[in-house]
Amino acid sequence: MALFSKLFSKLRGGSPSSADWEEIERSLIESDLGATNSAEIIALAKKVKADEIEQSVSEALTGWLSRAPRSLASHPERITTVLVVGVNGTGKTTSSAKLVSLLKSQNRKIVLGAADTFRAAAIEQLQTWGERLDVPVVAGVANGDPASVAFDAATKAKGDGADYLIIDTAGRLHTKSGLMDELGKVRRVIEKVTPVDEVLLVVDATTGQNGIAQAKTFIESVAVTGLILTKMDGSAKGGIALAIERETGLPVKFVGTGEGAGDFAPFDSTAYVNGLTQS
Ligand SMILES: Nc1nc2c(ncn2[C@@H]2O[C@H](COP(=O)(O)OP(=O)(O)O)[C@@H](O)[C@H]2O)c(=O)[nH]1
Ligand SMILES: [Mg+2]
Repeated sequence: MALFSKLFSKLRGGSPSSADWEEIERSLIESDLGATNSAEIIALAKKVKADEIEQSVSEALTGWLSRAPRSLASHPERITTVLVVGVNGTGKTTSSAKLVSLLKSQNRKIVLGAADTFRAAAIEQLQTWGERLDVPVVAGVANGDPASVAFDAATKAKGDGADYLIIDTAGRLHTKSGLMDELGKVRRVIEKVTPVDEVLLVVDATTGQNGIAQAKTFIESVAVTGLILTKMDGSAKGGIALAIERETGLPVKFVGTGEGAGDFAPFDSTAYVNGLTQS
């Protein structure tokens, strides 16, 4: 059922009681829309006429979405470089592979860089994806320098005349400043070879408001250009994409909906808002 159906049907049925309003507000908060946003919608709903509610809510929601471009950067005259960042377990490596799969379907030539050198298993995971998708993976040794892997990957991408360079990075947050310094260094060495065009922050949608708080922490330190919302197939709630865009100002560029390479799509914000508001 569309997230806002309850609100709309209550209003159409006459004046909601204060218990009704509370119940509606609670259901919005439970959908991960966020407490402030939910209160705003309730205030709006109390103000407008019943037959204008759908239109008013849709307009408000659309206004909360980021206005930054949602399409992936593309520089046909040179390599387009994408850095994939985020906390461990959010789905960085899987999303990097999914992005490769999507770009391959558009006949793009890609090089993958395994700049999460913290665990051997993380390197192998990306190499396995590279074999499966038939894309070269530049990797170093476990516990090696991620920046040097990123540099080698950029150099190979340039030498090969690749269209896209996608760099998977580490996400352990035990020391935040350590991770941010590492990401900064990865970025700087790549930029000795070619510009970094996208920094995509991967957020696990099932972590709800915590995921949003985590994203804000990242954004303070890294120049993020867009978001990948993963695990939208799981227990993620409908309001999360709206809440995170309003909170961060960043566009959700892609959503992940499973563990397979094809479980990935560009985020369609119009369809999303329609899905929330049309029963
Ligand atoms: N259901 C589901 N699982 C996902 C999705 N994206 C990633 N995963 C799973 O989440 C786990 C962590 O993913 P991984 O890419 O290794 O995360 P990383 O530590 O950020 O690199 C793996 O088991 C993935 O298969 C998604 O969109 N949906
Ligand atoms: Mg990983």
